[in-house]
Amino acid sequence: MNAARTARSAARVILLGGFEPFHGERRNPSLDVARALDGEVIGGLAVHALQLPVVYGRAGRRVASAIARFQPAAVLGLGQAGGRPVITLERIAINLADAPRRDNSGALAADKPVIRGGPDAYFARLPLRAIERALAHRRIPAALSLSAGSFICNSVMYAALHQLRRRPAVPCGFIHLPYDTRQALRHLREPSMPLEMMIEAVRTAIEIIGAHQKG
Ligand code: PCA
Repeated sequence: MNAARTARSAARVILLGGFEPFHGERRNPSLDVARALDGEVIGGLAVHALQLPVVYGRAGRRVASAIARFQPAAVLGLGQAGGRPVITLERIAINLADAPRRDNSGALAADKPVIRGGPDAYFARLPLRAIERALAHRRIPAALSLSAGSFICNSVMYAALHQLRRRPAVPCGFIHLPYDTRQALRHLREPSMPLEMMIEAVRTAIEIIGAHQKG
């Protein structure tokens, strides 16, 4: 990890969040991708991976305190949206925690705000169209998405944008990943994507974020 530490001190940091497995899965490609890129310097940004719990409240607090601690130049959250056929670039985080399934602590949420008194929603602050184009150019299937849902990923995206609300120059957003092909046997009727392609997609997104920041 020494090389990674050197890289981090030499460049501006991008916090790259990935989640632990949830809902009975043995892996979560969002964490595998974040770990694979940890320590790399991409587009002038040194990747600092952050493992996030799939727990209401705790996940958002974890990302907010990492932002306060590392003062990153950019923040990108990754999560799994099993069943979606392609990589999805999230446009909006909403102030709502509400899902039919439990989080990893066993908690259910319905009709709850992510942050009491916070605005209804935040738009992602990422060059989403440029990322979409760059992914198409590399033949990686991706699309813009209007909703990060209302489970834990949405609350992390919302909490990060809320924490950075007075620092509008810091790019911040969220990307959902489909099932990894290693999860496919458990989901025979769902689409999946090789982990290597998802790593390449996130590396590409960070390159674009870094390039836009310099310009
Ligand atoms: N996906 C879930 C939570 C953690 C994850 O990887 C979501 O979309 O909210």
